[in-house]
Amino acid sequence: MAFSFFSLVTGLYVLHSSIALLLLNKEVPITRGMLYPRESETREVHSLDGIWNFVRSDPDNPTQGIRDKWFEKDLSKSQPTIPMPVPASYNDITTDNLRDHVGTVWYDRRFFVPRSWRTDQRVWLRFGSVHYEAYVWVNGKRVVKHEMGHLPFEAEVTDVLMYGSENRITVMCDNALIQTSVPQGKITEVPNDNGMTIVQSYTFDFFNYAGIHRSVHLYTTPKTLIEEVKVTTNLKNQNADGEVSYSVSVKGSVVNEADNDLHIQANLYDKEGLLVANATSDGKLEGELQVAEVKPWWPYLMHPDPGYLYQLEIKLLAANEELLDVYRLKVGLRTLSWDQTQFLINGKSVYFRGFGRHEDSDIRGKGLDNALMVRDFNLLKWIGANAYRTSHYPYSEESMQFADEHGIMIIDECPSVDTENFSQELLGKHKSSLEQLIHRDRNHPSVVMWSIANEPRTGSLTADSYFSLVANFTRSLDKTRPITAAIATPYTKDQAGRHLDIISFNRYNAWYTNTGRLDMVTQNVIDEAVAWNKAYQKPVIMSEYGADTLEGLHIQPAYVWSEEFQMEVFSRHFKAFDELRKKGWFIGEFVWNFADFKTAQSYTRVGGNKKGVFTRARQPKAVAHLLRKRYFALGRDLDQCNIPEDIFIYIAEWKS
Ligand code: GCB
Repeated sequence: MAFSFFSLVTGLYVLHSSIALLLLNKEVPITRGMLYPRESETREVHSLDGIWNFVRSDPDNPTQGIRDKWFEKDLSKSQPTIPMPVPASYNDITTDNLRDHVGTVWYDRRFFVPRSWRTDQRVWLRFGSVHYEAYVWVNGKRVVKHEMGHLPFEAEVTDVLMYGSENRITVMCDNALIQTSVPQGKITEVPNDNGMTIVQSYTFDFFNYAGIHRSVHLYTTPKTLIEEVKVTTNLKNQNADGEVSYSVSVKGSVVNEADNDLHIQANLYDKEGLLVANATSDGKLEGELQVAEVKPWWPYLMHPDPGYLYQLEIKLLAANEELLDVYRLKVGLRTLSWDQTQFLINGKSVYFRGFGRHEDSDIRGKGLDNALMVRDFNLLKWIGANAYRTSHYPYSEESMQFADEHGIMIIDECPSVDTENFSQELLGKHKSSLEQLIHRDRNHPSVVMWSIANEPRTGSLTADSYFSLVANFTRSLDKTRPITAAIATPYTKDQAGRHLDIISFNRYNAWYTNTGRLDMVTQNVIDEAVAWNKAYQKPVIMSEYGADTLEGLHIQPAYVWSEEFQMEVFSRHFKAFDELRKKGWFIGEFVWNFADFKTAQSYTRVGGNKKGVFTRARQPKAVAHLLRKRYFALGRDLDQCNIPEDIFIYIAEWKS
């Protein structure tokens, strides 16, 4: 009996291991180009944002538009269209059930291309993001296909455009998530009152908004252009001097680089526009700039002048010094380092005080909204946060630039959430999502860490080999930043932590476990953080904690869903965090969530997830005032920041 039980266990182990061994580290496509579109003396940028025409396909016939070639003429000639704003999610725009549509939708619009663009240059079409899969035609010709929401893609359209006349762009977007998409979902056919219907399900806890989520641009470049710019920075002599290393790749050069034909002139300007360093690369497309008396990039509240950015001007010159192309980008000079107990920026130990967030709002869904973005940063600064995680997908490029400017540190997360059923195909897509993310965001000083997944199911041996491959791949692309993942698997079962540099864990004490038991928070948080640290000997962050709270619901003594309860839950965590901070390896606290957000329909969600410190309309709940006091108190104690005058309102004179 004992023997057969043993063989069964061994058999299962071997089976698991062999599944693990099946995962091979195959190559993934590498992104080229995709610099954020910026105007310069050699480049023009036109926006295609606005109202587009829109058609939803029959969910039972999602490929009809391809078969019937809807892209060959105006959509309105094939189907009745409705107006649809771009950028925006399409889900909450209409009053019918477009919200729950599964499958493909179509967009089109016409646009003019000026005659002057016909000259000796290239034209590119660039999407900030389309969720989830996009097929794009210009004047009926397919120009690009892209899979993966929240990440940009582009195509050269020089030869398909009609200059000095009207053109048409058509986009087919598919929101279907399956077991090999990132994130994963399931499509099933279920019976309804009229027969059968197709439904999309997913385990992650945010609404699967879809559509053209970010701006669409047409931009021009010279024929020989700066295709890539990669920047790394360093500080020396106790942060007195700085170094900017740049490497550029060029597209379309007639003669190759080895012939010393092309060279780069790099100029670095400070905030006042004064030239502080310059260099001309000698037949190479890379070089270093030395910056004396540097102003390092510091996080918000860690320095009186946070988010200091220089402007790097890259000029591509021909052998005869003719100016071929110019691209400018902002650069922050800082160093990152980490060890088994701490994470340092510019040599100073960091304690993260931040949020998990979502790109989510009423009506626009996940569509880029500058008003919302600026409001969110104002709230982040008001509350004294110095960081957030882009849970659970890459956020807009505009928000990354804003974080650079304001000194907000970003844990940059790829779109892998609730990752399970590990397969070779999923691994390839997951790695590709990280490749695209790192390619897009590697030059941002605000990005201080990569998060390779949120709450992956890391309890199996397959997870071990899967995350070893994902983590090593990420390191192969960027060694300058540490890697984390937000883990909810108990530390006793987890197989991924050993592959990370920093352990982040999500836990909902007094909410999903021991609901309502405020007396079972503090010690549990301490015990779990200690256990994670003991298991891996790495710095630990609590990356999610919180409680759903209906704004305006007050119940004393505290009771679940009330504002009092949220405040108590936070306060009990604060106590645990202060104990943990004394241990020397606990490096951060991230509330779940910054604001209320929409989810799929469920009886545990009242109009969505209500764990926000702010409402979905970005107004504070009572807990926001409490959190503000803590974040500023931490800022004062750890980083000697100033406390805003209005933080303590006058009550009475305290007699000590
Ligand atoms: C989690 C997830 C997050 C959810 C949150 C919750 O662990 O990472 O996406 O929204 O819990 O509120 O359930």
